[in-house]
Amino acid sequence: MYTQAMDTAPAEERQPLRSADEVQLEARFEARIAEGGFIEAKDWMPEHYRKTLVRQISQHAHSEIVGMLPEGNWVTRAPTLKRKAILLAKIQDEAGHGLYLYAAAETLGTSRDQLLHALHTGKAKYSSIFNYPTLSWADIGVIGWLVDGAAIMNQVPLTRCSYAPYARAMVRICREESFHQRQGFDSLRVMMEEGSDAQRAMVQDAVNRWWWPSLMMFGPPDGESTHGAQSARWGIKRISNDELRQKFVDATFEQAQVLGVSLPDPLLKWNAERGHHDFGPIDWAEFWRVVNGHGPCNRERLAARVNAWEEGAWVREAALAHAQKQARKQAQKQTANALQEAQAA
Ligand code: BYC
Repeated sequence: MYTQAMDTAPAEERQPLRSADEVQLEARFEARIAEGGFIEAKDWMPEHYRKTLVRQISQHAHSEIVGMLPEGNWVTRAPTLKRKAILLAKIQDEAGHGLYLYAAAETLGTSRDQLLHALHTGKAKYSSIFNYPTLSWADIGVIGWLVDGAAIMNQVPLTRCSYAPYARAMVRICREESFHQRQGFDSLRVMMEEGSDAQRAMVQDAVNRWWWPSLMMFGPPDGESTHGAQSARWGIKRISNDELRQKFVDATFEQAQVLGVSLPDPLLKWNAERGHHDFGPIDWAEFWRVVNGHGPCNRERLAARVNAWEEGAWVREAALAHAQKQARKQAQKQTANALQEAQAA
């Protein structure tokens, strides 16, 4: 099962009986949010706000580390040393993003082990996009251009998220994502401008496969978004799923023209009245199939993460044993120092 998320708002928590102190704390919290202020880890916060953040931040962290897998598939087959070095650096960046985000989620009182357990048992979600296969080298460029492009569009507003540890993590992540997007675009540009017909066809094929899943990354339409309205009220999400999707389509349309690729949507065209590009209907049935565990690679991705966790057990045990040994040594040293001082006195 890949379907359930961590419950975010049990009915009894929506209307709990509250003490006068809690009412005052909540009023202070709401006022801080209303004035666009930030909430820190030690500040009081409503339980539902905390759970919403743990859900979103951990899903985001899981997406970063699962996102390493489709790219890892091409490390040994990168066409040049330069492209291999860039790809390795990018994958390492994703691991770093996962770490910043797990750390941000931990500040909310959920341990890393709990978060990973939820991923490994299929209770937590990760981005639908990483359940698609990377069939050719062009897929790696397209992931950079479209997937990281969509990620930046979604994540820049999160640098202003009301929960400060998440917002701070996002500042660092967005700087790196922007490099990721550019390297993807550059890799595609070289293939389109200097490559063979076969390479250009390979790029177009990758764009055709990744375009629609990239649009799905922004989540369901606003009308069907479970958490969107409440997250907007709390300043967690600053821009809605549909608005971000539209911004992404508008920005990407021109980039596609520069690259010389076509986007696989016959209904995609400028609408002067709206001041935006219109685009065709998204296959939401496919989105939910993938989110619910039936995408092309769901099983493979989860199995790879569980396997990595199990194979890494000895590293965790060794690190723990080392930390315990250091702590013992430190305690012995302190006892010896205290004895020495007592004898000297
Ligand atoms: N895939 O109420 P909604 C990256 C779920 S990392 C799967 O609108 P919300 C990268 C949603 O969780 C990219 N599930 O939700 C990494 C909810 O289910 P639950 C990841 C999705 O949270 C490596 C339900 O649908 N980015 O780019 O308000 C290499 C209803 O949705 C998806 C982030 O995680 C999806 N696409 O809004 C390269 C950014 N969309 O939890 C690149 C942070 C929705 O109730 N996250 N669902 O069971 C967010 O901004 C928000 O969580 C979302 C969804 C916009 C994704």
